[in-house]
Amino acid sequence: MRIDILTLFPELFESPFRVSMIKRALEKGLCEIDIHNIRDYSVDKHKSVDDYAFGGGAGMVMMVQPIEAIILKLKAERNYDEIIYMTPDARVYKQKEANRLSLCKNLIILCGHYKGVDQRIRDHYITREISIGDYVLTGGELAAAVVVDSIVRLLPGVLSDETSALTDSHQDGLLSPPVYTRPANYKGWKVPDVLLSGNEKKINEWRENQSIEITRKIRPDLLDE
Ligand code: 6GU
Repeated sequence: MRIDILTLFPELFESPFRVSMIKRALEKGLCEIDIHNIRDYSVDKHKSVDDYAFGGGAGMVMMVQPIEAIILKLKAERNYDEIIYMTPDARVYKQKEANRLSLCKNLIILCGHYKGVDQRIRDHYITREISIGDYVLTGGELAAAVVVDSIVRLLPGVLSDETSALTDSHQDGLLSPPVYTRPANYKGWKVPDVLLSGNEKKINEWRENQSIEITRKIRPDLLDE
């Protein structure tokens, strides 16, 4: 998979992709992530990337020209499955969408900033809009890092068997059951007996019941879906 990220703040992506799973995926060549500075594509003499909103109001709007220039350049090089725009005014991202995007070959992710991008970019180039939750971030960069992480960890070869994505919270629509490791007794805090029983059937039943109980308590809305 190849992911091209368009941003006004490339520095924000310096560390998130340099540790743990994503770092390994990049090293193994399972995916390639290219960060593009939108400012590099501005043709105006001040390298402008934003301007006041027509009609007035506080906040700057990201201009069409530099963003279109990168998108056209990239689209001439390969076919993109989706051109995604990160914005708080979109449907909220869910695991199902991560699963779907992980099957794509080439993705562009445009990070919004300030008041967002000129609507004409959304109308003419964007194929998908993503918000990561009902709160407002300074820009789409951190949200894009979240989305990329959720996609890349699903690529074949990134997770080992022990860390299989199939047992993740949300993958089956439920929250994960509690987990424990050694020692079995820490200062009198004991691990549930069933987990030490060696009875796989009993253990799976216990985990499933815990998942349902915890989901009922913390996220009952997930059980309705
Ligand atoms: Cl994608 N962008 C911004 N700026 N804020 C957000 C968001 C995205 N998702 C939730 N809040």
